[in-house]
Amino acid sequence: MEKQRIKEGIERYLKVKHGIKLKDAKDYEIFNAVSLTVLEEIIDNWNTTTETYSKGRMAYYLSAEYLMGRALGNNLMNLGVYDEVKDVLSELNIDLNRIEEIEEDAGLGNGGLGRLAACFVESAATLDMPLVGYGIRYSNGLFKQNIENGFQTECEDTWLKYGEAWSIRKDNDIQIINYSDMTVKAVPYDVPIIGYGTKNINTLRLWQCEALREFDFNLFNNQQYIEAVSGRNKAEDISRVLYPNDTAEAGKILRLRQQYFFSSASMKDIIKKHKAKFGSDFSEFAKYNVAQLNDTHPTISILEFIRILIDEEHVEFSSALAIAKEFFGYTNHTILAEALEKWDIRLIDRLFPRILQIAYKVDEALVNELRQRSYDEGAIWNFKIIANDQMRMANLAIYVGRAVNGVAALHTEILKKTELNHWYHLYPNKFQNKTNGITPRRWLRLCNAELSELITDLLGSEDWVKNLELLKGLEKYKNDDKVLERLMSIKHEKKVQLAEYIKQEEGIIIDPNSFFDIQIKRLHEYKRQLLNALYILDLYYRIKENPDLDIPKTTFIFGAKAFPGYRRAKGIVKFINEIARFIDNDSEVSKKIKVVFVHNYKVSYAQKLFPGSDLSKQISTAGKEASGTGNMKFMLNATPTFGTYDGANIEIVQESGEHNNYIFGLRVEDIEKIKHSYDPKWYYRENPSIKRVVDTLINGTLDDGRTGYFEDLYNALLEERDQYYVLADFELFKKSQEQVFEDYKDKKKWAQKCFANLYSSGIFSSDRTIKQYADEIWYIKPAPIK
Ligand code: 26W
Repeated sequence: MEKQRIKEGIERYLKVKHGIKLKDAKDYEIFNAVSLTVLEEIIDNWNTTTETYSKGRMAYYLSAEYLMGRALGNNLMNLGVYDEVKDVLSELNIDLNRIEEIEEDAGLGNGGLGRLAACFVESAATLDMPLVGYGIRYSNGLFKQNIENGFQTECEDTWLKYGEAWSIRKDNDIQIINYSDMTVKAVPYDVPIIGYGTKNINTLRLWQCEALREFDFNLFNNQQYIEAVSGRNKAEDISRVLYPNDTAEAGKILRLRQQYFFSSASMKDIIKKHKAKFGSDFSEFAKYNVAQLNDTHPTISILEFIRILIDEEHVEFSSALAIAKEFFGYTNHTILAEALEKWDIRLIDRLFPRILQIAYKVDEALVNELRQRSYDEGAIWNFKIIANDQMRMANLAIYVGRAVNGVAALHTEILKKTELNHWYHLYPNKFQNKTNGITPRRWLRLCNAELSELITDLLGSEDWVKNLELLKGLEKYKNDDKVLERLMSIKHEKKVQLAEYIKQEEGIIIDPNSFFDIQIKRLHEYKRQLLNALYILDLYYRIKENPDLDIPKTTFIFGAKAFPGYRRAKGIVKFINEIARFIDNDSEVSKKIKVVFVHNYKVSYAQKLFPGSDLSKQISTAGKEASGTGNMKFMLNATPTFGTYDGANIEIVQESGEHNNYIFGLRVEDIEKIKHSYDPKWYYRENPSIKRVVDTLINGTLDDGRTGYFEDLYNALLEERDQYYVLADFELFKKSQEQVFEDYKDKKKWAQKCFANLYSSGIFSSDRTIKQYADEIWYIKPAPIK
């Protein structure tokens, strides 16, 4: 893009959009103007891509979450205009970096599942794959987190407050969504997904809920102002927040409404496009269309799809079901029982009775099939879609799904062997593994320009950005001192940048010459932030006993949001913050270790944390973390893993070598063996270090402000039998961490471990994952535009 055009575009949009001249523009106005300038530039290719895709077979990714983060920097980079825009702005005395920083993250997701969806749509665009993403345009993303006196507090995330430059409202494609008690509009906002080094522009279509009518004229005329807009508010509530608290009945109804809302809108949209080509002939529908359910959240799509075919298109039930069986695939992301969705059929009946009728018919077809295969009634119970007055969404997805996949090798094995074993026996061929991946554009090229430059220097081209397996070509430098020194000096530079950012965001000063040991992820008991915290507390006491303890100066960094209704997780946040305070207050120990809990962990924060890390903490209870993707982001930024045999950690160390990482703790088989006899109190009695740190929860050493949080944590460990084996893994953790500290002394050896992780990370590109989905489940091919 020519610089002159960029400059003119910025001035034009400042004028028409904000009515101002450059000299008066605020940063967010410049952000808008730059974004619109680029958007204008890609519109033609975007439309051409949509048209090209519509001619062939297409995949639809259905996801309740897309954790996109910021758009501007990534889009400029992927389009290859980053430097030009930077130059134009700097000629105008504007720092592009500052403009990037004012963009609100699009935080339309909770964690890994939502970020995976974001990586997937980016990879699909980069690969010219005909894939459209469907989701919800929540007007509030995941809550913003603050830390007040060590406690997590939450407030709304109004990410749309400055308007959102990147999406285009498509009024022509509005769909009407019917519930038995209300009818609303689903308004699509299309977000361009800009791939790296390609002309293709893919689409993420996010649905926003609006009322059919702005307000009730007669009520307003009667001066009943609140009543006049209550219908509108009720409609807008549907896309107002991501996963509203669903512990109460009203919250559950709202979530179910949300799921149906975007499922129905997406199905209607797909069917509308099909009809534009083939009229009411659905015989070849599944030849041209395939949909992927990102976990069970969009699974009601199956029933809505069948409903539309039967009720509106007059297709027979058996044909409709047969088409659905070729149309949908299902990805499972967790084996935690509480995350396996089940809906009370009374709610379904209340909101959409016809959907419940369809569900009964699908269930009947399933039961008939099982009876034909001579399953007895007792066995059939486990498969049923409707049982105990509940609709089991995973059963529906597996029965109808053309393929069922887990997200890492171990995870898929566990599904096959235990959780979904009965299904695996029934349909062995449906089960597949698709190990997760991450996009190297955002998670290396964009967030670590310095390391990217080194790689490009060594490999002689930037091809690795699109073909991450090329990183293997770096292996030949593994004994090259100069290369290793450059790598470590880049790491240092990124740590300095991270330290500056933490100072700015948290007002906390950390030493970039200390070892950065980082655990960043959603807060959950199974992820065991508590184990890490207890270890640190033990280290505190050991330094207290022996001020000369031979460890490198270390900064332990945590970042995590606790789900607002998840009391125990909030207790862990407070515990970590109290440990941080406790250590800071000790003039001796604080010379050696420091703990920082960064607030409001999100994608844009993550982009600063991964590159500035020395150690990646991935310490979930074996068998609980389906895959993890943060682990891959550390690896790609040349950081060794400290972790359990769980999720994708296993594949990570297979690639880069166990000797270049730190694997500790009970494995799935070990836990299987001890689970009935496990006695955490034994560890507490027998191991004085454990007793010492666990007792801080109740002996007044650390203060939870009389909330009862710490006593609850104490009980979780000792009275509720430590469900996540924190105490069982404590000593093994400690031993491994000691090895880390020991190895870190040998600078060259350490650099080699970092480097090995970098050159072995190629397989964890989401490009590889998307190609596998395309080849093995979706059967779609690249369709580059001319
Ligand atoms: C209440 C419904 C619900 C429950 C859990 C919604 C969302 C969740 C999680 C946020 C789901 C999630 O993020 N799972 C993660 O998916 C990643 C992508 O496959 C995996 O890498 C993680 O291991 C898994 O925890």
